[in-house]
Amino acid sequence: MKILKTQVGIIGGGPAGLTLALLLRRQGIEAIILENRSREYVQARVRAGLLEQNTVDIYKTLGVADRLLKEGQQHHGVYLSFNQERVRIPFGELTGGRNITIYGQQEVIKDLTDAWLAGGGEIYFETSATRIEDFETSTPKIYFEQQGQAGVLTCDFVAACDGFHGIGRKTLPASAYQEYTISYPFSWLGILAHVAPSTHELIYAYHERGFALHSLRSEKISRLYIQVDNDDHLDNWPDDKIWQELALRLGTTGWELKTGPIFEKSITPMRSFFTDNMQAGRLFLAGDAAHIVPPTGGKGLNLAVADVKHLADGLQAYYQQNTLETLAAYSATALKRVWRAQDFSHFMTTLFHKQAEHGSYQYQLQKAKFDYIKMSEAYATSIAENYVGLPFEAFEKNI
Ligand code: FAS
Ligand code: PHB
Repeated sequence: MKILKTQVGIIGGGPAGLTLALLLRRQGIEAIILENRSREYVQARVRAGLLEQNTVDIYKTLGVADRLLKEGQQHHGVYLSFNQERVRIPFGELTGGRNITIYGQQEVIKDLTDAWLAGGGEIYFETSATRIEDFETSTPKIYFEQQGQAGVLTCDFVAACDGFHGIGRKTLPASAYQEYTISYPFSWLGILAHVAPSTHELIYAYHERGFALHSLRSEKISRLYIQVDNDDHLDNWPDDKIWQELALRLGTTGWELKTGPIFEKSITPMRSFFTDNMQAGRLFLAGDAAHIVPPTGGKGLNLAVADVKHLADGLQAYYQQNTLETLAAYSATALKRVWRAQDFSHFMTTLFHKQAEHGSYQYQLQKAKFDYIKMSEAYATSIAENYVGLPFEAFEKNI
């Protein structure tokens, strides 16, 4: 039996786990990460691409943002399109200069892993946490398996950053939380293509044939998505059919979609999942382990980072001021932003996805929202501040 010991045991080497480990190191708090996949696998996983201002600021503070600032694409606005009519939300102007940066999640993982290891951090790849015990005591234990060898990691606290399918949430007593689930009646077919982006900013488009999103990864790689049925399959989508649909749905007068070789395709269902409590004893959930949002708001990765910022604040208070108070309030603090993100993601999802025929009540409401965006700076500002991410202090305010 392999015996490990540390202050904070972290399950999961994704954005949540790696960011938490680096935040703790900054406070002189020790951590060990157990990651059940290989380093190559985790660093190759194509997922999110939109980083909020808060996330970029946290990575700058951690000193891991050099490549992100050099290679990431900072955006000061976004295009919203409805039936081929396009309007731009200048979020820089509307939010006092807060912006987003487009930078692939796999690049974030590479930068964070390099920084963690370069500073002597321990991460055990291909090591699966199999159960968590004694989390109601002051010495919780994470049992794990590494290439057939059993082991145990004894720690002061467990951070389950192990994603939606991890063991963390399943270890919480069922009585400790209520869960909320929404499954949307559509999915996203996402592609990566070797082609320069057709606009310098993102386009979210409603079209009567369905939603489409134009995003990017660099000056040479575009990232695009289209709404498909939940039972659709990649076999039904040869490249030329994908480009035709994208050109139709994203189109507007005087604009042409560039096409090129597609090198990655995947279909992801749209769903929301939430728990109303993210902790029990000395076990804490963070990121996708506790919540899933539809990617229409670009919030998943950013929520994971915000969760661990709050968790790190609580752990710092314990080790430096010997108080458990901040940790006791972790769920309540994190969930304020989680529900704000869910509301915004639901707004963007229901506004831009085809759910009912043109002329229906649902469609007229969608169109009325879009018409209101065009005429109201207040409404556009609300969208802008949610999209770039509200600053942490915004959640302390009562106007
Ligand atoms: P993650 O799932 O990233 O990481 C959890 C880690 O824990 C994984 O590496 C896993 O291998 C490991 N693990 C699990 N069980 C374990 C065990 N028992 N022992 C050890 N390790 C274990 N978000 C956006 O904002 N925009 C998007 O466009 C977007 N697209 C997405 C597409 C897909 C297909 C998916 C699945 C998610 C997408 N997301 C998107 C959301 C995504 O980016 C997540 O929000 C983000 O990865 C959350 O990070 P973590 O909470 O760290 O969880
Ligand atoms: C992406 O670039 O992958 C992306 C951007 C914005 C979203 C979702 C995904 O809302």
